[in-house]
Amino acid sequence: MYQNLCSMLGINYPIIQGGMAWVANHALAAAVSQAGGLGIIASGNAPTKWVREEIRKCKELTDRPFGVNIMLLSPYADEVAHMIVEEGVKVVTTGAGNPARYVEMWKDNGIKFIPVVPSVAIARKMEKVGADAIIVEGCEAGGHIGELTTMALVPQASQVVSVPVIAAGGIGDGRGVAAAFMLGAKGVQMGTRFLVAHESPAHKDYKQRVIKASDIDAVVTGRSTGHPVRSLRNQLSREYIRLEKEGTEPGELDKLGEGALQRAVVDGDINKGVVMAGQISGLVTREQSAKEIIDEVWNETEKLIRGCDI
Ligand code: TUI
Repeated sequence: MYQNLCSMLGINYPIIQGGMAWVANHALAAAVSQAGGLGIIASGNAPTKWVREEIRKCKELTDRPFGVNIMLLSPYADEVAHMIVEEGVKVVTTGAGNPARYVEMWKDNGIKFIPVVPSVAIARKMEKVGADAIIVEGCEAGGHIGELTTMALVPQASQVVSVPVIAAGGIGDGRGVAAAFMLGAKGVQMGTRFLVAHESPAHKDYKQRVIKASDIDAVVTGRSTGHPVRSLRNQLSREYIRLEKEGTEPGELDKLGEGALQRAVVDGDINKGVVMAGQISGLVTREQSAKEIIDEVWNETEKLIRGCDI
């Protein structure tokens, strides 16, 4: 049974903000939800107490629905998965793993479950365990990525699952949203564009690095460790790639990445930190409010799809 994504989630526009660790806090999530999209608080590797407080602060700023992203590699993932039930969160997105063991609990408590997946096989698996919608993320995205591009993944996933597919990776304006619809998506998730929002807490130097980036600046490190990550090229990525070429052990390489996202997002160390961002960074040229971003992207989308049946 197809249900319109907006009515399923109680939002005005089928635009979801990506669950960016260290960036997607209560302020950004509330701003996106207030503007009619779905804001997401990213739990990343943060302790449960921090995530709980972010949820409470978000509720003070907006009555609209918002979601929480659980990064399943986090040592706190299990605790956060239970805590969101206590806090009455309406939507959960998950990344970097299989959340099957929590799905029954979430659904029993009326939480909409929307996994982020990098392949058709995992999308199928998530539909079977009860996903209400599925975010398929192409490797144009920033952060931890799979192999497939959004262009190839979205139509293949849309064809085989019957829940709504939400496209992510490489989408930064109305052209990308309209294209995603043409490929079979019923909604989009954007990360990089919201990373530079006024309400985003990312350090000003991190935002400026994204704003100044060109098309070829977003590179992938960590293919050799089994955890490929897309970030903007800098001193750290060059060092990482050099060590990877020399055949350095995955354990050694992982050490290089420890604390590196916090260093960039919070401290603004964009040379020695990891500046996670997607391939669409070259299109992101200014800071705007979350509302300006959503209004502009949706206006562009509507102009492009007028007359199309979506
Ligand atoms: O999770 C993301 N993006 C992320 S997580 C992150 S924090 C991190 N930093 C360094 C290393 C690892 C993580 C930064 N960016 N996107 C969603 C995503 N999920 N991409 C890929 C996946 C994924 C991968 C395997 C989802 C499910 C899966 O397996 C499920 C199964 O059935 O095993």
